Amino acid sequence: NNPEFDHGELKEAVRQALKPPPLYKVILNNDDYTPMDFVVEVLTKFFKMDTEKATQIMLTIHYEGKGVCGTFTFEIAETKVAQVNQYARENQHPLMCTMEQA
Ligand code: TYC
Repeated sequence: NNPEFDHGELKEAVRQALKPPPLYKVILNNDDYTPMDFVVEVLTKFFKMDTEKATQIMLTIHYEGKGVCGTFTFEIAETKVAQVNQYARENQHPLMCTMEQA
């Protein structure tokens, strides 16, 4: 038994370890230039949506300004954002992907 930990500290450490991690929404933002087909491609490629679901989300973004692509832990969300923004830039589209705490 580690004498550094009294029972209160041990219980706190266990509580921290068991607490679910915070989640982050990955958001796609609307713009006037990115083709609708490209947004559908991004949603199927990076977020594993079928074409019907991707089209529905794309239209929500188009009409409402932004939309949630998925909810992930911090590192996964950060990676998705970086991959989508890099892919958009490689294809010379201004599409913007961001994240916010759920
Ligand atoms: N507004 C774009 C158009 O009319 C389509 C679009 C949808 C762009 C979703 C970005 O995240 C976006 N071509």
